[in-house]
Amino acid sequence: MPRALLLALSLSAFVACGKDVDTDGDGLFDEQEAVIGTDPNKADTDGDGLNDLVEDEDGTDPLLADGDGDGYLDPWELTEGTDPNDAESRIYIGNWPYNPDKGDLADVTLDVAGTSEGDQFAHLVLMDQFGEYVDLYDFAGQGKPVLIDISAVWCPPCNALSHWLLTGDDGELTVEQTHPEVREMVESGDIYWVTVLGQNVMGRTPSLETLEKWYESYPDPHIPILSDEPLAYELYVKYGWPTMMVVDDGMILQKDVPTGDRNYYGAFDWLVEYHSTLGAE
Ligand SMILES: [Ca+2]
Ligand SMILES: [Ca+2]
Ligand SMILES: [Ca+2]
Ligand SMILES: [Ca+2]
Repeated sequence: MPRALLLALSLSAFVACGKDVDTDGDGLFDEQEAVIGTDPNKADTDGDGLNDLVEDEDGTDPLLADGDGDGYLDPWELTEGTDPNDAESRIYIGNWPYNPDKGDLADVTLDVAGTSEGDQFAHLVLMDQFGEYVDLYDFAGQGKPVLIDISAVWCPPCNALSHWLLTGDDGELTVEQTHPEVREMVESGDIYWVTVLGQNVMGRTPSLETLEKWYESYPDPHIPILSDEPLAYELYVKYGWPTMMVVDDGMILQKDVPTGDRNYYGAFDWLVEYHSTLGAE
């Protein structure tokens, strides 16, 4: 009798003996799960959305939701084509957030996007300082507001704000005295700050080199520096540079209504108010 047939027969004998118990119905027998180390009573041991058999077959870690510890869950990496077992291969080099449900947001292009509070923010996919394209809807659904800062390279207050975020030194702006919570929240990760550079020194769309240079000047690892192509500033910049907007779950919560002599204080006031709610929960 050929070996393969013998093996098949002995396997079916094994199965017939009643040892083919798959308690959680994930396609792996309890005894196989004992070998792998997964929970025979849980189809998805690590709770990452992939059941144990799929992880065993695809070579992802069935015991860890984020097998390589790069911040992106195994199923997200499979979807995006990065290596779930190699932290160097990740969805964003900049470690920006990822929203697996961003497809649930309507795909609002710039030409139909509104600018009022309650309108959905335009679906922008913009190049960052690492040359990668970042989908801004990945910042939705994270349970944190996003400050969208539309700045220009040539604009002194834009530079001053980025310098302040990095160092706490606000120069002539006095924002450290009036809104210190904003900087604290960017540092602690309680909010996202996204800088969209609308123009380079020549008033044109910034190139990768321009993004790299800005990041060299203000190397804050929390902040993506994005090139505004297509041109969001034509829609959103109303009171001058920089224009700030608070966006949450893809919706505009606070647009650039100036308070005092600063067009960004409206957004900062909103964030300070938000900060006061953080400890209260
Ligand atoms: Ca099982
Ligand atoms: Ca799993
Ligand atoms: Ca996993
Ligand atoms: Ca990962």
